Parts: sequence; structure tokens; C-alpha cells
Amino acid sequence: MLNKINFLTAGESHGKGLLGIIEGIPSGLEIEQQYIDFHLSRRQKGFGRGARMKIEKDSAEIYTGVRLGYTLGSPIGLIISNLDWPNWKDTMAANKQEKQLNKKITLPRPGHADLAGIMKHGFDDIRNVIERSSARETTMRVALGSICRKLLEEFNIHVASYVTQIHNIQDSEESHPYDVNKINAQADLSPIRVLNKNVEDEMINSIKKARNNGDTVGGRFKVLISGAPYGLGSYTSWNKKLNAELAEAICSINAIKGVSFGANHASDVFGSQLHDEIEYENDKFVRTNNNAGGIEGGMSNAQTIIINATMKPLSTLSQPLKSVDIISKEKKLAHKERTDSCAVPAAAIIAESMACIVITDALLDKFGGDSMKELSQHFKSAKY
Ligand code: EPS
Repeated sequence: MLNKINFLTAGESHGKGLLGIIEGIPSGLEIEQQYIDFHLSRRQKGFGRGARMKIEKDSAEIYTGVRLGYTLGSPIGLIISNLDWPNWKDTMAANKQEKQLNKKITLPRPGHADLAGIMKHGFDDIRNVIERSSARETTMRVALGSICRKLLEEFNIHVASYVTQIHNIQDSEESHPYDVNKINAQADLSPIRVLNKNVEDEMINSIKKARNNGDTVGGRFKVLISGAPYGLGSYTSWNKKLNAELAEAICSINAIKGVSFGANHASDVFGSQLHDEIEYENDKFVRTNNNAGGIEGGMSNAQTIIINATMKPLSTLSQPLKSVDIISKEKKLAHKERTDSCAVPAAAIIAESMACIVITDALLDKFGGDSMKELSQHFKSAKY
């Protein structure tokens, strides 16, 4: 639950485009469309994306809230056009159409929002569900999140990600000794966002194999946040705990099934082996390890925040699973659509962006300020 930032996205996957509004960003933050577009392009990459990503070249037009390169403190509105729209003008028209449309979609895909969505709204055409449940929506989250990322960079807080597993191919050197602000430069070069070149080909081959079989694969990735000061979040209330807020934000991304923090082996070891001992050196508390993943008691503890996320295989399969027609109730195979065979690298960028929004909110909540200047003064005056 965000306290200081409010944001909303709108838009259907094959509609005219996506709209986004973010409120709560202080005035005086330098931001340019080019910066947002750079992060949008990072989300479009990754081996395993389908034909749609060859059509789109995402770019966010800044519509409101920014003047002469600086935020005004007012709501910032963005628009991203769908370049696929001309191919969907009739199917996705807002007004009633005289022309008979293509057939309704009536075969729900197991694992997708299809069945629960039509039951919830009483629709007789799954297209009405697909369009908004599509991960196309996450494009705008990345655009809005990159405004927050820019704010965090002003405070030397950096957010990065890399993939640790695709299907059952795991990077055995999961914890890489990279500086967080150097990880993206490295991971962005990999078609699968891995840091360990030795597993890259094997991961790509597992996606190729799935695609050739009309199947899909999921995986795991990490998001790392460096530079967060002590005390973002709070131990005082359930809904102010930073880990809970990050988990909510990242679990809201399509196909994410699990989020955890710090060491993956926490349940397998004794407390004495897990917890990060405290020392004091050069006027600072230091820790012997970071198994906690930078969060203790729902608060950042000035160590790198480490988030682990699991993504399920996407549910549109070109070799579809069994389903039932929602109108005739006949047994049939599920609906087939153009799809991605793996979107784990893209999900990692979306998770980075959601983390940027949550950390910005927590930073504003702790330090406050209407302008960047004020926020910066408050931040500097904090004693640790
Ligand atoms: C998606 C299906 C595919 C993906 C899409 C998410 O789109 P289409 O149906 O147009 O082929 O490419 O992802 C995006 C459009 C995107 O920008 O990430 C789905 O059903 O969720």
C-alpha cells in the first residue's frame, strides 16, 4: 500500500495505447522522454518474446506534469501508443460497429484470467478479458517506474535485476559479486539477462525447445536495490513493512507466483547460521553477511535489498490444453493466440520498475518534501 505515490494505468493490449498517471513526485526532478524510453526498450528485450515485440517500439510521450525538463509537482501523465492498433481498429473500436466482427473467443486458457474473468463480469467473449489481463499493461508501469528510478538515482539508490533460472536450468553461481549499479550494464547485454555466460546457451536452448513443442517456460530472477538508507518501511504496522509492500508490488506482475527476500535457504539452516552478525567499524555498523536481504523487521537496514521472484510459464500455448467452450459447454482445446514462449527477462525489468515505485514511496514517506531540494535536505540531515 503506497502512502505518498498514487499511480494508475489504463489501456487494452490491442487498443489505441496506454495511459498512465503518477502523482506525488516532488517538483524539480529532471526527467526526459529519452530516459523513460531507454527503460521501455529494456523491457522489450529477451529471448523468447513473440512477434508482437517486433511490431512495437515503445515510447512514452510526456503529456502533463513536466515543464522544460523538470517535474512540476503536479500529476505526471504519459501516453504510449500501440503500434499494433491499426491491425485491431475494428476489433477494438470504442464505438459500435456495423460490420460483423471476427468470432468471439469462447475457449478459456487454463492458467489465464479467461475463465474467472468472464465469470466475474458475465462476458460471452473472452476478448473482453484478454485485452486488459495482458502483460501489455506492464509497459506503462515501467514508464512510470522509470520516473521514480530517476528520483532514486539522485540519492545514489540503484535498482538492478538478473535472471537466475529458466525452466530447470539454474545459474549455480546465483549470488554474483557485482556492484548493483554495474549489474544492469552486464545483464542488459545478455539475451536472457543472465550474468553467468556458462548457462546462457543452455537457457536459450530450453526456450527454443519449449517453443518448438508449442510450449512455454518460466523461471526465476533477482532484483537488487543498493543505497537504501536505514529505516525505509516500518516495524510498527503490518501495512508499512517494506518487504510486504515490495512483495505486493512484484506479485501484482502478470505470471509472478512467488516473492522472497535474501537467502533462499532460510528455512533449511539454524538461526545461528542465517542471521547477519553486527560489527562496528569506522563509525559505522557493518554486517558480516546479507542473508536478510537488506530488510529486518520490515525496514531497510542499509544493506543491499535482495528480492527473489518466481514466474510461471505463460499460459497461452500453441499446443493448447483441454478446455470447455463457455457457450456450448463442449469439450475442446483452449484458445490459441500469438504469444511469447518466455518473458522472464522482461518480468525482471517490470519488477525493477515496481521496486522503484515502492522505494520512492518509502523514501518520500520517511523524508518528505514538496521539491527535490527539500527532499534532498531532509535526506542529508538524517544521521546514521
Ligand atoms: C501477451 C501476449 C502477447 C505479448 C504481450 C502479452 O501479445 P500479442 O497478443 O499482441 O501477441 O507480446 O506482451 C506485450 C504486448 C508487451 O508489451 O509486453 C499476453 O497475452 O499477456
